[in-house]
Amino acid sequence: MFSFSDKRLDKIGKKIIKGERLNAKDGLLVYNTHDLLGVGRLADYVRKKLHGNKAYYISNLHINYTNVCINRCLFCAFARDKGTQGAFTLSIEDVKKILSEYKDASINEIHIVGGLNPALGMDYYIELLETIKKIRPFAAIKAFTAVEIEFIARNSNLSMDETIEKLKKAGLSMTPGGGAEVISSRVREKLFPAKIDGKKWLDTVETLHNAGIVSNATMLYGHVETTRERVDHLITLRELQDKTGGFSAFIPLSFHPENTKLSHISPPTAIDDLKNIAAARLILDNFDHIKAYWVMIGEKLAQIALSFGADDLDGTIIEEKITHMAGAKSAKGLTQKQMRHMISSAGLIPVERDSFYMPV
Ligand code: V47
Repeated sequence: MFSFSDKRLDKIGKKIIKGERLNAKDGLLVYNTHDLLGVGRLADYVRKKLHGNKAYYISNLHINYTNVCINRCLFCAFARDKGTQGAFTLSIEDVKKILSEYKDASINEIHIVGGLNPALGMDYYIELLETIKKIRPFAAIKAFTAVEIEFIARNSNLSMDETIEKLKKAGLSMTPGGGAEVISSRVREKLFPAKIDGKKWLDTVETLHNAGIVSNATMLYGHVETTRERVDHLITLRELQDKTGGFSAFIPLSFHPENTKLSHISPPTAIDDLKNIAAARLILDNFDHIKAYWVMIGEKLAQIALSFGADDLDGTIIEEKITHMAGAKSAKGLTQKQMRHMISSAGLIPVERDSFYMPV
């Protein structure tokens, strides 16, 4: 059914047609082959089987409540030390002001992430969620990576269960991916030694899923990780998904080196970006959705990624900070019209969705 210029892909093609799970060796081949179009055709086959000719997007708004962070990961251009130039923490009044600026915009999801700021107690997070819920009762709040959730619990001397319960009661709907970067103790040691380790991240996510909070998962690629570490990361996520079923979407995050301690590293190429989308679609057979995050790979490549396994373009965003502070050249936000055009001109039907992939 498929013909490949790299004949080694025949074996993977057969597995995909039979719906068989790929193993680590297959995953390595998907990354290492030069037959990008072959890998893309396979991933597109899986995408079509799951989603037909639909591709999703959401009307969302990003809010970054603080960039003060004690982790100081080497890949991050967003974080600042407390009291240094450019450090900020939004007050609840600031958040109200942001929401009022966009009061006429259609927004179905508010995406909230920030740094680990020890000055913020549980009261702040509760007030943040409650304020947003009051002003935008119909928007889902997708907030706080597992790294933030673990920090909020630790910093407030509360158990994880109590923390999640409080945040849920205040309006938390789901949590974004992010924070795991690449689950590898070698990479962690080099790039983010202060951050919780992979095991703690996985335990936190499992606790969230068991408490009924759905989450996304990501992988930050294109820095010092090996192909084997990428494959292991994906397989580790797949194992947790087998256990909990609580992951919604997977989002490969293309590293942006500018203004980071890793500015000497060349950013991932288009080939690598597309391979990460396709590898995710092929390896993560128990994830419903693969997002092409246009902010990181650019609008044009994100559109192509819709033929390489991605079924979702994320959202309108309005104003993105984390990637733009690291040199992203993509737009800061897109209109619904632009997103629909990107999808329809890729030959697919645009479906505006809510946070849980229900059509709006
Ligand atoms: O965890 C930080 C990454 C993440 C850089 O769940 C960087 O729907 C590239 O997780 N270059 C936050 N990446 C963003 C994130 C996300 C984005 C879109 C959608 C969703 C979702 C989640 O950004 C961090 C980190 O892995 N990051 N710095 C950088 N220089």
